[in-house]
Amino acid sequence: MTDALELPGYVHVYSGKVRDLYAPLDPVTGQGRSDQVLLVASDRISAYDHVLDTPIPDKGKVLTQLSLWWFDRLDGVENHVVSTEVPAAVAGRAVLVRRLEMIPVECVARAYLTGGGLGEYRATGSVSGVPLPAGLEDGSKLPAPIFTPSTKAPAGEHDEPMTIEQVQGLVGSQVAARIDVLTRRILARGNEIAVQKGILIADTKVEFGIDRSREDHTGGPMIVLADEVLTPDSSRFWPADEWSPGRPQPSFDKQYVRDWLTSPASGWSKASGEAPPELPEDVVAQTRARYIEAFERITGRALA
Ligand code: Q0T
Repeated sequence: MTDALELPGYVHVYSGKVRDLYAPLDPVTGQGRSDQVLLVASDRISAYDHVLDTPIPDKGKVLTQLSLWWFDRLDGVENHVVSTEVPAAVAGRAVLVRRLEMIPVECVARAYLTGGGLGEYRATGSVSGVPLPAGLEDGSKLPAPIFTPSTKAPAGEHDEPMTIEQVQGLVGSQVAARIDVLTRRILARGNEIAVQKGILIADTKVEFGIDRSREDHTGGPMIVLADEVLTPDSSRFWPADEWSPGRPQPSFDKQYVRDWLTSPASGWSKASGEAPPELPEDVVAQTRARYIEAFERITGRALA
């Protein structure tokens, strides 16, 4: 993997589309620790199921700092953060986290109807088994957030919707019920806060893990929020003042990238199966500004 860094005291263990994982080395044995991982957010950006060749400067830092800000505000949701003391080479864009047994479900909650959920609603009147009122359109607010889990597809493949029964079959009905409630709670809390900053969070994807060394207050396994949370990469952020159900909403993050890639200027087509071209400088600059604006609007802080 070309993006793997040489971080003193760590060994590279995995690279995903936009994140890299390292294991801290045990100073005694010189082996990678099995109880912690360093989660490093890169500046890579993906669009239309491709990781682009052009990075967005500071994107990794924005996503990491925004996730940390949200973790602090998600009362009643345990998270995986151990420490923000990380090697200088990844300052601001890495977190040392508890190594969990990851639950193999993309936990999605939707507060507004769009994307795949809209397609399912138009075909069936329900989304993930939840019946919805008639007459909803693209961008409509749902009566309450719904849980719409999907499979974790291998890199390059599409996530597929899962029924709650499939989730139960995979993780058991107790854990299924816990991740359903937690995912909806995270989105509801996110929207309570974000709406005050002029942002709607249409939907979000979270990942949970199990910490086998701890039990929850019922004696069940400890379910812990992992990964990133409520970022523009894991969520659809919409500017509240432009919200207008009945058409696709402008999204806060990758709108410039998507618009340029699908414009004649790029010379690229989604259907070609080819790698997308390098992004022009102005598209990079506008996209970077959009990520930073999302961070600054939500947190009220300047990106350090
Ligand atoms: C993770 C343990 O490594 C991954 O996939 C392998 C096929 C993806 N991945 C795992 C983790 C986390 C987090 N976050 C954690 N706290 N503990 N693994 C993150 N990405």
